[in-house]
Amino acid sequence: MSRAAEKGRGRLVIVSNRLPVSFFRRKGQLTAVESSGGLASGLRSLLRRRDFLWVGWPGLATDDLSPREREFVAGELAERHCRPVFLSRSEFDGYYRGFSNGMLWPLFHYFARYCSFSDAHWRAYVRANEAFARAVLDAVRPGDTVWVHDYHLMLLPAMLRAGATRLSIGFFLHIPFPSSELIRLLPRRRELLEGVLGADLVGFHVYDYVRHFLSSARLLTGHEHRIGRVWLREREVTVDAFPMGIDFGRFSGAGREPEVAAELARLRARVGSERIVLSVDRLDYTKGLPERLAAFELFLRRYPKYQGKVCLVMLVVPSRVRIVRYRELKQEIDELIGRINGRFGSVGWTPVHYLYRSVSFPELAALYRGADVALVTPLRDGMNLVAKEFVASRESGSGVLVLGEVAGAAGELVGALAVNPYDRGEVAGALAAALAMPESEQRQRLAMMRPRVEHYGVSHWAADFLDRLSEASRRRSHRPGHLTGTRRARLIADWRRARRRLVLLDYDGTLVDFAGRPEEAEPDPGLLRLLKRLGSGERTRVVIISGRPRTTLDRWFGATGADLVAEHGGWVRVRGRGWRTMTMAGTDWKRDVRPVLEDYANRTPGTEVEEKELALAWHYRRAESRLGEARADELCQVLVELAAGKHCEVVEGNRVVEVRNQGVDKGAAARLLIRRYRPDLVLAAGDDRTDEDTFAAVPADGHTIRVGAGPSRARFRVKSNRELRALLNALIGDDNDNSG
Ligand code: ADQ
Repeated sequence: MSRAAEKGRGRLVIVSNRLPVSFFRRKGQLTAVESSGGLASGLRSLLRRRDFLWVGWPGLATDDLSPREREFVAGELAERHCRPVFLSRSEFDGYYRGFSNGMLWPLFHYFARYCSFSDAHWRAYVRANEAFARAVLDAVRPGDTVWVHDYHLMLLPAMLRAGATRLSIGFFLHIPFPSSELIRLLPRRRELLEGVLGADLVGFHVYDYVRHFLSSARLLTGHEHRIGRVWLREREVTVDAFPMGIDFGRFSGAGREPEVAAELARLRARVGSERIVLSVDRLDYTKGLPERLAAFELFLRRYPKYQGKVCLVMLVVPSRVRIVRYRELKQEIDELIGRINGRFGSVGWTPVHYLYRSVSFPELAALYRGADVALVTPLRDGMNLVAKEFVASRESGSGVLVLGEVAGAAGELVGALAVNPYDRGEVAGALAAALAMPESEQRQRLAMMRPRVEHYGVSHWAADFLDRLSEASRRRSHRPGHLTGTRRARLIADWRRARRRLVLLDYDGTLVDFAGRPEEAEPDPGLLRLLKRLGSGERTRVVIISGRPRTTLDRWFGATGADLVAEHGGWVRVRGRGWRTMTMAGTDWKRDVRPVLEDYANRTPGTEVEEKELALAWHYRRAESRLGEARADELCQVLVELAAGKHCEVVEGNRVVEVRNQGVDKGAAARLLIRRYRPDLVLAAGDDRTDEDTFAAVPADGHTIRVGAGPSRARFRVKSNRELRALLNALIGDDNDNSG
């Protein structure tokens, strides 16, 4: 997209707890300091090309600012496209230290024992989110896109949706989203989940978090989801993984900067010829720092030949220093380092070099380049950018990454030595293996990771998220109109005028209610009469387009004269002819899939497997609802993996999980029939996701009708199958009137 086009697109409003510029008081003077955080530097190039506004906390509480100073801060920020959200000291305390970092942060990182909840903190969290909502709603203009970041603002998307229903809203969580078992421990979890679901698009770093979020939403709020879309009453929310990257070029090219070379020389002077193991983190109990130190100590004991030859450079950025737990952690780390250096160190050798401060970019880049091994072993981490920064910095092709397997980055960085961060022996062993690794293997391993880190950089990440967000918002802004009054009258008039009509009707849910078991949903005589009369004239072709097997459709509708489409488009039968299949691919995949479905049917009372020619379906309508949903969720994960590389795909319908031949859908069959009959009027009706494919195949001026609630691309909506049948009856009445 050209720069002019990007500029004309409406603003991007970014909302995060912290602004990219924070204010501090130094010797009584207000000073602005630019943050070098990953988000701010990552979005820099995007923001150069787009109008934007950044809304967030300015770093000082209202109690610490006079009214004139507040004005000054707002003015300074406005020049940098930022808008402050002012909070009082106690509000900020309860919201930030209390609920965000005392409850959500530990719980989402699986540290349930560190959680503390209080109603006062929760109230402050709500009030702070409301203050953010007011600031955003005050500032947004039609056409703007709002991107909300992180766990501090989980209520904000729904608050914004309530204030501006048409706003395009995205939400990204930078930390893990834990299993629903943990979410169940969270007080106010419903409010938080509903809060996030105010967005059009919800993003996480990795697919595991997506899965956890979807199952929590289903179990705790009752919202159904199908392949990454949560269905609310009138809207759907897309949920997906967007692994955040880094500014690859900045780290990869840092070797050319003279400041980096100078820092590297300083580092060498300090450690001499010793080999360097590097550790870089914010001070946090999730980063596994005491565990890492203990593993390093074990390494020195188990592999004494490295004593005097290897040192650990441990860089820790002070963080959340006013929270007691962090102060205690700091003390524990100080003591451990003292112990290791005391026990193993000598006059000429310090085993652990400890830097407890923030460092400049040249210093950080020099450390990444100077190290032989990066030891990144968080106990939990949403992503972990340090690991990616190390990989990007190794343009020489040597260097080894030892990476904890529960960091979000572990799935992407496949060339790393993966370790369990709690297993000291394993970490110590990996460290020894890394130091002994031949350079050819180091190169090979880095070559497996560098292209990915380069390609999925932070700009790519942001652009990808925003593209998906605009797609999701476009889909939301479409709403089928209720087919009543003039809309209904106009449809009937069009019907009357048309010379060649094609009617595409789904069956279950669309023409009849669902029955407990599939075979019980037989058509009633009234419906059969209706279908027969509807298709009796020369001008109308009726098609039943269903997921049912062809034998059932033959038995039930053979006498109506309708054309039949079975198994979601797998088979087509035109009146007076035989069945024709729409796919050439075989069904070998059934051999692997059938036992899995049967196993689920055996283990889940009230569920059953249905075999069709081109599909296998697992029905769970009669299962206990929570169990059915939980198993369906689990089964889908298993099936998606099983289906990879085979000619089949997994589709979720209304209380059924189905595996079918790939490329077979109702849309393909509908397109075939439309080409064949060249109708001047198409009427299509359906009630679930599979019918959306039919709607997509119908020309824009066609009459597509969604039966029941839920988002849809259809033009019209009727409330129930009864309302649809009344409409079809009205059409017959008109026909009779005409012909009579
Ligand atoms: P963090 O927990 O802060 O981020 P991380 O992803 O590793 O963790 O990012 C840390 C950043 O700080 C890196 O860019 C690093 O270069 C920088 N840094 C570290 N030590 C430094 C020092 N001493 N001086 C200067 N800079 C230093 C949260 C989540 C992560 C997630 C990110 C991004 O906890 O899981 O990867 O957000 O979404």
